[in-house]
Amino acid sequence: MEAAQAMFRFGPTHRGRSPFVLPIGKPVIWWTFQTGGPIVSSPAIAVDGSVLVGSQDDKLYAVGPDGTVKWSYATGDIIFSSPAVAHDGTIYIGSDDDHLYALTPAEGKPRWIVQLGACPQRVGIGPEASRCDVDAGPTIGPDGVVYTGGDGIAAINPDGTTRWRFPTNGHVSSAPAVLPDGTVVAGCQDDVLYAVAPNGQKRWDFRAGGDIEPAPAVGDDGTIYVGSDDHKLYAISPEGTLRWAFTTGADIRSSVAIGNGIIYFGSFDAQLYAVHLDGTLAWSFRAGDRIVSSPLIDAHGAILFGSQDDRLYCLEPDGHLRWSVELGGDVDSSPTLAADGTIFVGSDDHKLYALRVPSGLPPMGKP
Ligand SMILES: [Ca+2]
Ligand SMILES: [Ca+2]
Ligand SMILES: [Ca+2]
Repeated sequence: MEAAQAMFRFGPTHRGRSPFVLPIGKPVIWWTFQTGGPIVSSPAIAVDGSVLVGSQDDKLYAVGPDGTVKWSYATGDIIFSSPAVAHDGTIYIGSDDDHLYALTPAEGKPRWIVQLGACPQRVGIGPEASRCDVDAGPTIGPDGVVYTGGDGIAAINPDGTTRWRFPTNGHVSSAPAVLPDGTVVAGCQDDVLYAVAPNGQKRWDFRAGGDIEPAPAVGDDGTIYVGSDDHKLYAISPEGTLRWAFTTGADIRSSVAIGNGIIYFGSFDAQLYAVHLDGTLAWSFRAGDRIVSSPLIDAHGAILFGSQDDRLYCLEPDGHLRWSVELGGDVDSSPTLAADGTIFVGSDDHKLYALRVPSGLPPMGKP
């Protein structure tokens, strides 16, 4: 099976590594695309250049590289999920209406729609309405299987049939990661990280001291890195044993990016941490507010992330600030990077942003 085109954290091991290069100079806001709600969903770029992003106005948008909308698709509730694009262009998105959608790339028409879980109240707020929300990932495995969470962990075949469902004692909003041997790992609000074999049977579980919301990331040696609301970042062996834990000052909702010998993640204590693979601190960078956004690492080791101080930050590999750009609201969405250096990210101000260094040519599309 060919590799997927795009997904949250850029691959099933969730390393957050882009093959492209971030701008050296401070970029400008090239265009914005206005939706009807806050954007926590992280954009995905399909091979045709379309930028896909979900909004809390219930819709998934496909926006051209010039900032004009190609199509939108309305689900039945708000979208926290980040779009994933299969090798054939099929777009997967989850909604708080408890469904996973597979849409066509050209028109955004449903190929199939599956309801995950059987919660009596599908939409709205409160624990019973949110237990079955499909807001985890989705992640496309190397075999094309779609992994997501909600009421437990789910593996859905590319034709929309269910491969397996794994029950948990709480809501799963953590995007599942897939290890090289096919094991699926996902965190849960029951404070447990679950490892599920390719046949849907439990391999092991690991208990933290609080909700596990971020997407786990998997290193070259199979070590799994994930943070928790207990303020700790855990390094867990592929067999499910604790290697080390690194304590920050607050909840960790950011996923880890894995660079050369260093992992990067943000915390609600407003710091972006760079930690060696043995669990010792390399450096930290203080932003002005909580960091929910998961960092991107570019081909040269530069780091890009957003903060609830409404800024998008680019750091040098040694942790020094390269530049920051102020947007119009919290930046909880995780940024993505196109081959030409354009950056896409969403914000609480309802906008999808495209940022780039001016080339001397007038901006395309919207004035
Ligand atoms: Ca729901
Ligand atoms: Ca909990
Ligand atoms: Ca803010």
